[in-house]
Amino acid sequence: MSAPTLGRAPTIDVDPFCDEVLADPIPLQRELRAAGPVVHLSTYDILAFARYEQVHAALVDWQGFQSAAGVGLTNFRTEQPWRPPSLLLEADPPHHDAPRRVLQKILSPRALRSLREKWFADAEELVDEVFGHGPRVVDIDAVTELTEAFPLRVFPDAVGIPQEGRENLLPYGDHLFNTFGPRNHLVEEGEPRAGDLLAWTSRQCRRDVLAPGGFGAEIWSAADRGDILVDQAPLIVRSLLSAGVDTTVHGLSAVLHAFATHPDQWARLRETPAAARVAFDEAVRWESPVQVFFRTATRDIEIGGRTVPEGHKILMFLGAANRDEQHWGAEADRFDLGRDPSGHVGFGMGIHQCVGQHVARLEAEALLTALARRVERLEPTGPPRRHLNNTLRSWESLPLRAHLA
Ligand code: OVM
Repeated sequence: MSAPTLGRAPTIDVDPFCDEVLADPIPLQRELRAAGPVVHLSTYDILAFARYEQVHAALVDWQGFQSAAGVGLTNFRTEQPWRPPSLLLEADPPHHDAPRRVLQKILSPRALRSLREKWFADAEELVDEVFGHGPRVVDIDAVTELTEAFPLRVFPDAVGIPQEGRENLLPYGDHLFNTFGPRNHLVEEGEPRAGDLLAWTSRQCRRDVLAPGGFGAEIWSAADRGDILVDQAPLIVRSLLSAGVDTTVHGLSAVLHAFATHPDQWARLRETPAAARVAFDEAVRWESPVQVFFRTATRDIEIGGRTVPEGHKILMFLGAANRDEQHWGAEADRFDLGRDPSGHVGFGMGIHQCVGQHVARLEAEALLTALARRVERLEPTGPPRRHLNNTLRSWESLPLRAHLA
């Protein structure tokens, strides 16, 4: 039964953060969408949205559904966050706006133009290293050899952090994204290393550590100009290192898994290499590397015929909204390059929409273009293995066979 304060919303007793659901969230997403526009999750006594309409409405209503109380299950009004809150992700206007403006400019399509040629060449180089010039058929693990390798090759350099300790980036992100969920075994298993990982990440945000010309140095220059306060600069650099690595890795894994399991779509990409960008967005819609985020109601808010009481957390199932047949049509579960995926909420929507999305798209475009040139056909050679995370939908291993062109 639902709690009296939360009205008569249909109740679902399944824990969306249990291992079984994290391994395959699709059945629960369907159940949540079918149950109604607003669902009560008894495990956490919170209301949740899984339909596109309500997820979109909650994302764009930053006045009614705030981020400053945390976008995880932990309510910062009553519980201590495990790290100093992000000035972007975990902030509301007006505080959110100056950091957002600064980062948005540094990561704008215009600012990224100078990286394009270099990243396309870096992708070619990686693809040559992985496939060599010998055999025409090569077996790889696409996660370690491509989807982790490529972002790690280009992104830390673009931020301007030193080589040493870069192996901390993925484990830091993995723990951070776990902490948006409940304190389950995934969080507990990460806790022994969390302090050291956060300390390492925070040290890379100092002005004297960051290489000139990188995104990090640009953030410090914005502080010198007075666009942000000097003490805000390190936390804004931290946002790049927090949100910019795991997300892209899992987005790239999603698109390569999608192509390996949809060979007709790979053939289509090879015919039309310019489809690389739409392919990545379609994969972000289809897989939703960031599955969920929370918000907190700033007043009693009516949505989907129910009232969310002031101060209560709501859970938005981005992945479920991205496969809502009411919005996407009967074929919502298909990965299809012929679809227009715009409007997907895989990057969020509204004032917090992913500020790094152009960086992610550029990485994807570079890697997919290089792969499409060398690889005629991709096929799975064994069962792919999921990596479980409270927020991220990700792959631990994608064993693939590449038939070279
Ligand atoms: C941040 C941050 C961390 C994780 C995710 C994110 C998806 C932002 O620290 O600002 O956006």
